[in-house]
Amino acid sequence: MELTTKDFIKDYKNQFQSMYAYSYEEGSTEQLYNALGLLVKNYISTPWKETRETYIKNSVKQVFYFSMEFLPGRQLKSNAYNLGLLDTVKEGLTELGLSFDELSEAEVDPALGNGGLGRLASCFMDSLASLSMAGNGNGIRYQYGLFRQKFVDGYQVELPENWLRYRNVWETSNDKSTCMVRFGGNVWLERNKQGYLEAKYENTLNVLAVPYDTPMVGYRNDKVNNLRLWSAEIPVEEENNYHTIEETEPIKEITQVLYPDDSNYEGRLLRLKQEYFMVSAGVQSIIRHFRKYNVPRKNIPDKVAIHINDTHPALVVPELMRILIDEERLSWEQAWEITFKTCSYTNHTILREALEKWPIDMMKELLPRIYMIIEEINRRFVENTLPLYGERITWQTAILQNGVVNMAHMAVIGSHSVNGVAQLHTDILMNDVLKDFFELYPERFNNKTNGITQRRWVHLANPGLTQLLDDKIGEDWKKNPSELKVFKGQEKDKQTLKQLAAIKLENKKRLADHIEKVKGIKVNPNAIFDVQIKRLHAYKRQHLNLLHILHRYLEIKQNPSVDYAPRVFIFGAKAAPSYLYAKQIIKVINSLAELVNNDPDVGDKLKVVFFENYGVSLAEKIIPAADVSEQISLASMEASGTSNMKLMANGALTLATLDGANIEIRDFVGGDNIFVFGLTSPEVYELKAAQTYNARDLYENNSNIHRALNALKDGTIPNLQDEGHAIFESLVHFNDEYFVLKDFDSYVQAQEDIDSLYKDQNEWTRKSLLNIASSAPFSADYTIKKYADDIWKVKSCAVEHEGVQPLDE
Ligand code: GLG
Repeated sequence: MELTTKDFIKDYKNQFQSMYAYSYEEGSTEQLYNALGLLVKNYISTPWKETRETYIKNSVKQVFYFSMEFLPGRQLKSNAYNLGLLDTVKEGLTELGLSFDELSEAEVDPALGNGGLGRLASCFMDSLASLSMAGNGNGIRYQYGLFRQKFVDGYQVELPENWLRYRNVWETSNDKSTCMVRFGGNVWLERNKQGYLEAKYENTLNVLAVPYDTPMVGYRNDKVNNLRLWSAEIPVEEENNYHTIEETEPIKEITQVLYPDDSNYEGRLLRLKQEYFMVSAGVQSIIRHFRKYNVPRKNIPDKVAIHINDTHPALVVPELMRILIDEERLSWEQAWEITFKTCSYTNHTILREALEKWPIDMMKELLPRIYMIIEEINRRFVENTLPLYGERITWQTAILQNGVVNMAHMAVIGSHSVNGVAQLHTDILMNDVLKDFFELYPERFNNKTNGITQRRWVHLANPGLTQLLDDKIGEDWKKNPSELKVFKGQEKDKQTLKQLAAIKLENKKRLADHIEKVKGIKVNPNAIFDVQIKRLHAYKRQHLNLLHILHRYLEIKQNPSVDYAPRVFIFGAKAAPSYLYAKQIIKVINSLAELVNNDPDVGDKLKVVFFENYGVSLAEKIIPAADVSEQISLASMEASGTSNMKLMANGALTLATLDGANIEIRDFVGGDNIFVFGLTSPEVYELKAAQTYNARDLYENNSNIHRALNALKDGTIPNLQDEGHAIFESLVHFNDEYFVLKDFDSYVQAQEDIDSLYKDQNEWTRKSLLNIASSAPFSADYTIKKYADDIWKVKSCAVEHEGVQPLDE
């Protein structure tokens, strides 16, 4: 978009004055930000409208990405950047005596997701728009996002995240597109005069779904897609039936809070309500939208793709069936053909506790019509499968099992495509978790390794690196990430390596300042910045990291002249409020930090920083400054990981088990440029099957392990209650479910290898360069291109030379 600084200044002054009726010079930071955000949104509104109209006019096939979580991060900078206005805006503000950076920090970071799953959804939104593909998000407008984390005495405390307390300038409430969603009551089928079976309802709870639309701006291509988040409200015509605030609660609570557990499903009625609410509103609005296309209903799959992001939206399958049968009057067979061809499903985890299973009784009571349809889908599935595959497979794959509705099974049965999020993960789905389904429907299974948007995570988060890349390889990589590989040609160029090291150091200095500001800890920017940022979970093994730090500390105490390169261990992680063990790990790390950071014997050799309230905005500060990327989950447990990709793209060296996408990272960057340790996935499977693992043996016979574990409970670490004991117990008495002790030695060795390499700055930076240059395959642009080609069958609507280029790998 074209805009002169002069015009921007004029627009901005007007915008401010029209909102606040005084001059911008008197504005508070929040007001100045609000005016800027709304002005940028005004600039977006034209391409937004035009994109929508073009899709309809050209009858373009659209993807609807259904997800309970989106983590978009702050949008001002990214929107201005994608529009091509960032420099103009910055200049204009400077002329007005304002600072863009200060204003942009005033934006709330909407935490409408838990972690990787939600952030992936947002990276995908960015790529869809940037590839000029018609891709919309469908989710929930939670009134409270993921809790705000604080540490009190080293313990995690959760505060409500009332992000809508401030004005959200990006959303537009779209009253004309509301839908009605029904819960509970009685439902029966009645034959009407035309001979149709009609679903009749009585005593239902009716909830009005109000859509809030947020623009998803493509990169320099005048395309703006839509993220639609639904809010639950009382239907206007029923307002008089509600007399007290309490009576309105059952409706208001539906979109009040995001469930804060990343990997454990909670079988709570409210969660099921949320899922159906989002699904029903989304599907209704799609069918309504589809009418504008004026094509026969059997062609819905040619015009619409619905993606089920993890099992949470799997009720799409029976809901689409319901609408097609009850409202569009199609036969079961026709409806099924459409549903199955329209839906596709991504699995994001193999953790059994995260695979949703809803009690049949609950489903029946809350969603009586939907349950009838699920029963029928299941009946037909069993009828077809039994004669061909026999009892065992049929009952193991059925949707209804032992009193529960198995949501993963429903998603697989109702979708034409099922994918995992990294090759290893997809292999595990096919060979283990969904093995029986793979036998039934091998053609449905495919892999789509995750990706990240370089625009947010490199162009914007790391301007120094971006400038260097522009200077060294030209700007093509921004529209065609595969160009990054050209950077490999500079691996021996001393000058380039020097510049790259200087940029990293600058980024580290900036993070060091931030650490000092928010944590009061002084760290040496020349130390190795070693980063583990992700949700706290035992399978991700932050406690392995913790044990190694403790080991280092004890070594230093024993031998103060031990040759360790100075290291800053940086953590960011929220624990689910009900996940006691994860919270205990946080507490122990915090207490260890207190010990280590204040021990004069340690000095620069070791510092530990645990940031509070990790989220997208903090990640943008940490990632460009990282030297080491800790990806240390027990092999087979992390479906993919995505922070591993962001850190690599910013030149961190990965310290990893062969898990999730780490394997692909190693394959692309080469085994010499990554630090790999620990059991492999087949070894983990073998060890589990053999049942020979004995953690106590390791504790008793390995002196380093013995010493570190004892330090957890002998008072070495100050201010602990029973948290150190709890970790000790889980590892020694409960036999270390995630093989932390088993991998300990090889982890310590890999950490020492890191020290040695870091001493050779030139060699370190060369490897860092190779990581950056090999990160292109993890661009979400590629991932989305593959989803589009293989699963959704949607095409780019790009006009030539616009937006992200046709991709060649
Ligand atoms: C999951 C997995 C991650 C994965 C992410 C996105 O645990 O390994 O990278 O989805 O696919 N719940 C998650 O964050």
